[in-house]
Order: sequence, then structure tokens, then C-alpha cells
Amino acid sequence: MSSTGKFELLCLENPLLDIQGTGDEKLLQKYGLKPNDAILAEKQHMDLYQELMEKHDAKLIAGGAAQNTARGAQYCLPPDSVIYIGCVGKDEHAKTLEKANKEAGLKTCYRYDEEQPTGRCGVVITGHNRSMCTDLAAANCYKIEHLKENWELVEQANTYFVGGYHLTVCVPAALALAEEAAKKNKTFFLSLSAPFIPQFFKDQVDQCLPYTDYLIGNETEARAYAAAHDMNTEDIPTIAKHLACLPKKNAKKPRAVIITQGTDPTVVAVGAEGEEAQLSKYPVHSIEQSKINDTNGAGDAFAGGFLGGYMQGRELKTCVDMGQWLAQLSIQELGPSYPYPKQNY
Ligand code: 26A
Repeated sequence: MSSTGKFELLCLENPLLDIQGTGDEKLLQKYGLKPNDAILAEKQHMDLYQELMEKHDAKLIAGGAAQNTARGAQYCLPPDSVIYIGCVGKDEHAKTLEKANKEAGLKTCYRYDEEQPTGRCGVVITGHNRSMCTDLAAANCYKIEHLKENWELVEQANTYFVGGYHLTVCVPAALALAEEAAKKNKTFFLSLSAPFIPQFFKDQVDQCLPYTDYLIGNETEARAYAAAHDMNTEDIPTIAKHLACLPKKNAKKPRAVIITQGTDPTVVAVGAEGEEAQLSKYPVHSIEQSKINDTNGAGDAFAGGFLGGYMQGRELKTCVDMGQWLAQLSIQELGPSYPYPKQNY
């Protein structure tokens, strides 16, 4: 594939290094972690990282949800299509992330914080579950000024992907991209990232939704949104349809809401304000259990494959299929990674 050199897709979020090890019930209990969750680290979690390294043979893997998605999208696209921005420290961990992005052909435009170290995500694997505990550190230091300093990258791109996790860090930066998209009829993607985002960052999600052309999440995140909004339903199609038809700034295009449900069918609702949304369901291709390495990053890979399809101008059902395809490849790798030599969709 020949290079586009245009970096049409710009992704923003928290660059993290995953410290991933296999744990057990005892380890989860010690740190008060649920088997399948994503949380922000507090004081009592700070020894987890060292413990994973020393006692659980943890591996250091490039992570950060939207960074994984950005690598995934670039995996599907011609060289120089995707750029990723966020804040790291001036340390070895940042170099590890840069190396992984370079190998994936993903252009990195980090801001380097002078004081804070690169953010870490402790990932405890138990069976097919993963519990994530994030110490954002430098990732939490991203500011709207940093986006403004690199505004030419924003202007060059025609599609923005903001990981919902970034709503814990810098809402003004997310909104600046959202507004730019609406103003210039570009495309704005938002992910829900984890249940705690629609739950505890409800207002921030609500601020971004009017600008969102594509919303991507999973079933637990969608249900957390519904609960936070007193919707009195756990039914995924109902929640997806509701989200699709919320008010929208750019009325030139409908909103698509894409909800994955593990091995159950992916639900898609496409709608516009004041209309009945159109619902589709896409079964997931099955894979032998024995082929699954770990599911860390499956959702990010789905978003990456979907974005890859979108950037290629494919129709929505093909974008969903590409998302499922890339997720399936990623769960056969260690952590949120993709197979090399590259496979083609
Ligand atoms: C703000 N938080 C909690 C986070 C994250 C996160 N990425 C950004 N911000 N918590 C976990 N992750 C990433 O999610 C990926 C799996 O979906 C992990 O780094 C992991 O690579």
C-alpha cells in the first residue's frame, strides 16, 4: 500500500504502559480488584505494579486504550494514515511506547511532562478476565494548550477518535476536536471505554455526545450509561437506539452507535434526532477457546478495525466485520497487540 502521508485519522487519549501478569483470586482480593474491570489507581494500589513484576512474571506491553485502537487502525491502512497524541514522561517507559508505535507505523506526537513518569496500567489476568488498574501520572498532564500547539495536525486530519478515558483528563481537548469536526463536517468518534466513564463522568460524556458521529462501547458500558441516566432498562438495542437519536450538532450525518457484547452479536443503531433509529445485529465469528491468549485490548482492537474500515470508505456492516476480525486477531496475541507479519482483511 502506498503512503497517504496525510494522517487523516487523529487519535487522542492516555498513553500507558501495560504491566500485565497472570494473577489469582488472592491477588485481586489483596488490592480490592474485580476480575473484569478498569479503575483509576488510588494509594492502596501503588504496590500492585511492583508485585506484578516481581511475583507474576509481568510483561511490559504498549497499552492505553486509544493508542491500541490507533495502532489497530494503522494496521488496516496505508502508511502514514494515523497519528496519536497524549502525554508521557521523559523516561524508559515512554521509549517503549514510542518503539511499539513506530513498529506499527503509527506516528506519535507526545507531549513530555517534566515531572511525572509515564502512566502505567496494571493488568491482572485471571482466565479470560482482565482487571486493569491505572496510574495515569504524566497522562493526566495533557492540557488544551498542547493540542493548540499542534493544531496543524488537527487541521490536516478529517477524522478524530477520542478515547472516553480521556474525559478523566482533559475535556476541553476532547471538545475542541468535537467542535472542529462539527464545524467542518469532519467525523468525530467517541468510545465509552469503561463503565466508570458513563457512571462517574456522566456530564463529560453528555457534553461530547451532541458532537459524536460514531459512539463505540460494550454492553456493560452501555448499561452503565443507561443506569446513570435513569433509563430503567438494561436492553442493549433500546439503549443503542436511544443514544443514536439524542440531539446532534452536525445534522448533516446521522449518529451510529456500535455496542459489542463479547461473543454475542454486535448491536448497531443508526439514527437522527426525532426519528426512529434503525437497528442491526452482527454475529461474532467464533474462535476456538484454546486459541485465545488473553482478551486485554479486544474492545480497542474492535474500534481499530472499525476505524480502518471507515477510513477506507467501506459500508457500515463491513466496518463492523473488520472490527470483529481485528479483535479476533488481537485476542490471540499477548496483550493489546496485532499479529506480524501483517494479515489482510
Ligand atoms: C483513565 N484510564 C483508566 C485509562 C485506562 C486505559 N487507557 C486509558 N485510560 N485504563 C485501562 N486502559 C487501557 O485499556 C487497554 C485495554 O482495553 C490499558 O492500558 C489497556 O491497554
